[in-house]
Amino acid sequence: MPKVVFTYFDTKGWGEQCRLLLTYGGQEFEDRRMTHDKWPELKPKTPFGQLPMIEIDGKQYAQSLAIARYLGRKYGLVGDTLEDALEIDQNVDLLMDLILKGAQIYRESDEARKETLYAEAIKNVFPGYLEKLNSIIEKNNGHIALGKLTWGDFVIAGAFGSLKMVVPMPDIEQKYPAFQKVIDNVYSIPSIKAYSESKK
Ligand SMILES: N[C@@H](CCC(=O)N[C@@H](CS)C(=O)NCC(=O)O)C(=O)O
Repeated sequence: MPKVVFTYFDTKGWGEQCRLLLTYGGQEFEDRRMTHDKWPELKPKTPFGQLPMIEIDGKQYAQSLAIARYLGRKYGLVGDTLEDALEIDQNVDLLMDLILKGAQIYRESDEARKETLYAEAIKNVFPGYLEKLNSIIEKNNGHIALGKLTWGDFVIAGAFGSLKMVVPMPDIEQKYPAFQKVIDNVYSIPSIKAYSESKK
């Protein structure tokens, strides 16, 4: 088994999907939680000056989705064909489009402008993405693609908290209930359940 160290801040953010996948794969790993005071020292020593970062047998890699996709391949969570893999990528990218649109507004420093941008996006932008993703998940029996568990489900399970933070719609879970089905499917896997209980 390779020696794996996974480094991210002490939140779910962009890191949890990878922690969940490593747990699913039965990979022993050091779950290194970076503190904000120690980060400036580590930052220049990481591949892209950002976290998460995974070290596999001493070699460093960055980018959460690249890591999640790699772990998906490793643990048989990419379907059977290149087209299966494409379908997962397509749907994960749609989710990321939504999160990035939300994050762009979330980072706006002018509070009045932020409020206006959010009001507009909540009315005209976010619902289209959320409806589409909700219907994709419904059609796939509580999964993001292929009608079965794939690495994309771990992205939803890990990142849904971040999504809710940057897409502030209080009724999001009631209006788009399919997301919770993915989360429940992932967290009902015994190793993931045990991991999540150990982190409480
Ligand atoms: N596209 C990158 C984004 C990573 C990213 O934005 N990381 C943030 C934390 S969520 C970070 O490292 N912030 C600290 C910094 O940039 O100094 C990924 O998905 O890994």
